[in-house]
Amino acid sequence: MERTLVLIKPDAMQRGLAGEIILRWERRGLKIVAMKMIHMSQALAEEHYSVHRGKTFFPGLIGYITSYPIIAAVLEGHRAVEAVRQTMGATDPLNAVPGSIRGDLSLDIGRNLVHGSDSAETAAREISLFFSPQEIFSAPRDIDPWVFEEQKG
Ligand code: IDP
Ligand code: MG
Repeated sequence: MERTLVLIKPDAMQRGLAGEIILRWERRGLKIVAMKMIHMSQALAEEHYSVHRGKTFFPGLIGYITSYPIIAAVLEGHRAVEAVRQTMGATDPLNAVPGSIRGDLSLDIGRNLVHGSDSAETAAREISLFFSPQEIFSAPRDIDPWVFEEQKG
């Protein structure tokens, strides 16, 4: 099964939207295999968003993501990267379709509530930044055959 890193960003925590956001991923069938609340350091923020270093929005992005505690989680499922990003909606909330987290709950690209890894390779890198192997749980879940027809490794 594929794994992906999600972050419930400071604006979502301040606005009391963590439960609503987790509900949308969980209810769709994605499995939570790791979760923690952390206040990201400057160093972790700069490493996590290193692909954006040098862009005009980078300082604001680092200030935003380190401004308040967040929830980090690892979600698992077939094509979890794609499923999570579809449920999140486009980066700019005004381009995010209604029904998506960003499309329903946010308005500004600099306050877009959530992060989800953009590829399986990125996910592996990002998961290792936030979680040790011992913090990730791989016990099978009884409902998995009712979510996915095939239980692929
Ligand atoms: P993503 O979160 O949908 O993967 P990225 O392009 O990877 O989007 O950008 C990372 C984050 O940087 C965005 O979620 C958003 O918080 C912030 N960001 C991206 N572009 C802008 C911008 O033009 N202005 C302000 N913030 C931005
Ligand atoms: Mg991204």
